[in-house]
Amino acid sequence: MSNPIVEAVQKHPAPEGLQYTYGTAGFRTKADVLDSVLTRVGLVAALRSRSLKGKWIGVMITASHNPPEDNGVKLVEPLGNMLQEEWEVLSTEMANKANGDEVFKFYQDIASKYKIDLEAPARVVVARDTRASGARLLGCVQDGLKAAGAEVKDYGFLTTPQLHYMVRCLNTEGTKDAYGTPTEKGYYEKFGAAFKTALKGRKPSGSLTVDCANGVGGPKLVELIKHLPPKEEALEIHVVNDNVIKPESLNVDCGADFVKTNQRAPPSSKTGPGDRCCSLDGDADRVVFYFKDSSNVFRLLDGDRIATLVASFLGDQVRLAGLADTIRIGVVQTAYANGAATQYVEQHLKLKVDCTPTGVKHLHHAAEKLDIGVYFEANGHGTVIFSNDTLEQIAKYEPKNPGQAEALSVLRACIDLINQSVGDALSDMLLVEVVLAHKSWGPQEWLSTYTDLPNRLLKVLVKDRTIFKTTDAERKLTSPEGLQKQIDAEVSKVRQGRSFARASGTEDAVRVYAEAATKAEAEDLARKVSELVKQAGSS
Ligand code: G16
Repeated sequence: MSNPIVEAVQKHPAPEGLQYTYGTAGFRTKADVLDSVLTRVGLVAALRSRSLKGKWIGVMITASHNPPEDNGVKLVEPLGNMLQEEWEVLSTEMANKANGDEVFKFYQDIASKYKIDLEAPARVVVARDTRASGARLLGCVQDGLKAAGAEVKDYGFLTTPQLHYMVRCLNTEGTKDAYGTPTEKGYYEKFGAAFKTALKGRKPSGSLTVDCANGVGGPKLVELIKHLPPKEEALEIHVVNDNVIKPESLNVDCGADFVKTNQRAPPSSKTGPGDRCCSLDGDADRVVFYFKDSSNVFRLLDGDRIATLVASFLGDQVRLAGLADTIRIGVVQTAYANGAATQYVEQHLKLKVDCTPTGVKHLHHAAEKLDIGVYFEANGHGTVIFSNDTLEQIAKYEPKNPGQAEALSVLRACIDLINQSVGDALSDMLLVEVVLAHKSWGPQEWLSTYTDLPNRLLKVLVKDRTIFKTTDAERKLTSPEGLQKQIDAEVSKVRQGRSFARASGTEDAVRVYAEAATKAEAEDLARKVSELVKQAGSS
């Protein structure tokens, strides 16, 4: 008798000699070697849904900031969170099984290990970004889902955060935790309305130019704008780099990763001094802001800046609402956070800072332990999450005077404006605009809160990046042996020096970060550490 799972797997055979890993953000590599992985991810998604009694699981086909020829896939848990680590391991194992029979056996092994009823309903939501390979890879996932007998909702093109939003809405629909209407229109209406309420009649100064990395964020932002208050009353947005008809232009010389890594505006940028700009990445889950100052010098306002701006604003609102004694705010960063940002949060804002390894899931977990957890990676990936107790307190609190009532209403609108399922460039962008409007700040005032230490981020290509192992939230290498000592020696030679190296989870490279008191010292330190990494990686 024919076995649909074996058949689906055989239809998309795995290339020989490749090892796949569910990394920082799912499976991610060259699109032309991903077909087999996508089919198997379909099977895992169906199993995960069945293990959760038919809750909706998300499958997002994207390689986010990576080049156009890459693609990837990640799974989303019922509340819009990243996949549980145990299931990441299962996904990796499934992706590396040799053939249909082995895959089918593993499928059954998982079912028996986790006591999954294979007749129970499985529900899976799929969406993709605008990469040329997306349609083919979607077909591969669907073959896996069909073979596993899953019910599928295909949302077509979505930003990654929109997919997370859909998953959360579908699973909470009709409950007291209902997150919203699980449609694109529902998404725009929810965030558009919250933006209007949170502004409280204030108008952001000037306009905002948004570089969409020629990715899915472009058309979605155009839709969102239709649901925002008219530009005469609120924010004027100029959309640039939104060419999704030419997928080979995705993330090329534009987008959040380009701007953050190169510390300059996209070469196509035509904005003048003081003009506020921001860049999304290829699937619109990251955003960084920037502008040219009065001397025409490029100034970056990255994820660290968003975190400090938002944490200080929410702290003010909590205080003004009279809730400072019961609600504690904390900030979660990674090793990439600029030393000056960490110092500003601890010493000026007087808030607790946690440091976790790279990857949203790590930051999210740490933020979940806080009443209000503000988490951002320096690359612009992040959001704010509120604990259930905090949400309840804010919902029930009776204000004692008009000042408290005003702050409380701003807080409530911010809760609606922030996509709490995952970092969302569009929602984060609107939140920043709300805060700037409330403070009557332009980008220069925002920048003036503290001075970043000069820093440099480099990518080093090595033979095998898996030999680079870290500890202490990726701030120290444990392997290759002796390398950390050499890095420490270089760091000690510069003022306010700090540097670390870690294997990327999304690209075949080792990343090196360095900061120091001056630009020359930071550049020099980054170069020296890169050389050490290159040497250690070539043996
Ligand atoms: C993904 C992850 C981020 C991470 C980034 C770079 O972002 O979701 O948490 O910071 O990759 O990771 P790595 O340094 O390990 O390559 P995105 O926007 O590409 O999905």
